[in-house]
Amino acid sequence: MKCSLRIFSIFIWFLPVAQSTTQHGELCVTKWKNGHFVTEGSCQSPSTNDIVKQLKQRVYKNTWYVATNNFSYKLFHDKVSYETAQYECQKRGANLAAAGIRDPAVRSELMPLIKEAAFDTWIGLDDIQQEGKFVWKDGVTSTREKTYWFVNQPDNQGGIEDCAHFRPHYDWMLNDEPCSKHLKFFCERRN
Ligand SMILES: [Ca+2]
Ligand SMILES: [Ca+2]
Repeated sequence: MKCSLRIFSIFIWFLPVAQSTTQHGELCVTKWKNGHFVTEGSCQSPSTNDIVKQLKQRVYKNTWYVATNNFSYKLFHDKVSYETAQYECQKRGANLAAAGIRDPAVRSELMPLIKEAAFDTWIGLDDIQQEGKFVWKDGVTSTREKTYWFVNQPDNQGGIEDCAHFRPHYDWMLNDEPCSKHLKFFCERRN
């Protein structure tokens, strides 16, 4: 019995799982399986929506979301400069997010995950090399028309804004900002 309990514990440790008890004493379980959430138990009623949301946030902390473009994504809540954010992504075999943000369909898929930040969040887009020429972290040159900029952005305000981020106060659209600002960040990893 002890042995099987230990095996079960190890299994749980490797498979991200969070669980909670509903107000009626029923168990709601959220698991991360093949890059997506799976809920089990009593998670279906509207009254458990908040519980499911909290469980997902706990599971998100340890996992990468696999999007339909076959890249994986993860939001990091640490607040760091653009350069440090890219370094932290690279340590995990990733870059600041580019391809999935550029693609409108994938971006729509990713926005709920990005909005979990509830804070300004770096992605991989900057004009550090040449003012006014924004380049995605995967090397693709951005065009103003096809990039998800907020109205009148990028504006290079004060002559020092070279890095792009999602801004909650700009309806979660993109703004250019000084790269030294400490923001949350969103990484993208090719599977
Ligand atoms: Ca600039
Ligand atoms: Ca700006």
